[in-house]
Amino acid sequence: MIRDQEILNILLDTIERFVRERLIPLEQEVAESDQIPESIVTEMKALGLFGLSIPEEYGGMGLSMEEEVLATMVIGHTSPAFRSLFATNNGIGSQGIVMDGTSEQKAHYLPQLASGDLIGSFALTEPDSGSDAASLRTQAVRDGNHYILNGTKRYITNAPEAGIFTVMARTDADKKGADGISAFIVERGTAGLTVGSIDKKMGQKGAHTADVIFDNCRVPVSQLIGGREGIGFKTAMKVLDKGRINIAALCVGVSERMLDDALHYALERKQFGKPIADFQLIQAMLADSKAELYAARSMVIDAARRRDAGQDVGTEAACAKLFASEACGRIADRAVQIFGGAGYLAEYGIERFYRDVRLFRIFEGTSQIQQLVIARNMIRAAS
Ligand code: COS
Repeated sequence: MIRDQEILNILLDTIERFVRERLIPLEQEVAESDQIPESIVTEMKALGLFGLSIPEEYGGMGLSMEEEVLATMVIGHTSPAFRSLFATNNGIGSQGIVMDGTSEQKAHYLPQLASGDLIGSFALTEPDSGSDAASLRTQAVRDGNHYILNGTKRYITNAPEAGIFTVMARTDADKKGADGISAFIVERGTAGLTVGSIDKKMGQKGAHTADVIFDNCRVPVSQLIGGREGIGFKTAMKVLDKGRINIAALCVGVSERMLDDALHYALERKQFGKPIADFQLIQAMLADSKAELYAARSMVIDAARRRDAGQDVGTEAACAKLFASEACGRIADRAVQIFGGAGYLAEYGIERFYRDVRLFRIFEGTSQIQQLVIARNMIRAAS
């Protein structure tokens, strides 16, 4: 759903200019320093990028899903590490509060998340609980007006920067599955919460992940999302349904960038006396990538429109994430192939994207989890 095409065009043009003029020139520097310059963070805040999806009443832009995916695609035209910093505030780091928070929780946290003054982070995964999220072991034991949290969360995006964490923990030790899980907002600085050292990753330098450790961490009862125990797993799943559409949109954006770079290289690079773009074997790689990109883009927009229309999009979100992330991997591989030897060298940048996009098939649910979700929903609907 696009509410006002003209206003949206202005926003997309502004983001596009920011990406082209400010972010793309810094890609190499960020990859080498593993740090996004503070001046860029300030500009991101001024542009409202931390609050794209947070409702307007809490200081965000309140973009519809369709508007948000179009913005995400434009942001995807540069290194995904830039987006990662503000993406958690729009996605998994805020949506638990947006969807299921109490009015007090929304009023207190959402304006700070929308402005970027506070970074939000989502703590679901644990050392022994990844794809099988319902088996998580972090405990939250009620003690008067507090819960005492114990456990470790792993691969937590933006943990080193975060001011608050949405933490899924087991409040009912007798229930081993999803319905014993609750979600909490835990503030950084709470005694008993520590963040581990920054993980060394294959790519996406500038975007940070780390462990988050809870050791007798006392969290006030008022921090229980929605004020109700036992709904935390569903909150997490709803957050991920939305997140997966956005990751699919990111895959489209980054694929557009890689294909554009590969096309321009193929037009400039000459072999056998002519641009390699004239050779049909190169054209096949360009054409296959374009067709897959078109399919991925169409899926993302359709899933977003359906969500805006109020439909349950669990299946469509998983389909879009599965297809777009797998296509993105193939497009990255072809782009490196078109660049040839230059594709293997750091200075041309395409090898960096090749490493960066590998994560897309893993985070917010692996491709295998998307397959599982799709097939389960099909079987459930038919039986
Ligand atoms: N929206 C709302 N509720 C949902 C839901 C969704 N998308 N998906 C599941 N639920 C509900 C179910 O309806 C069920 O509730 P009831 O018992 O009341 O019916 C409950 O949650 C448990 O669901 P289910 O039985 O399907 O859970 P499973 O443990 O079998 O597995 C998967 C669910 C595998 C799909 C889930 O664990 C998952 O998505 N894993 C991947 C986690 C992930 O993406 N991690 C990435 C890191 S976070 S960046």
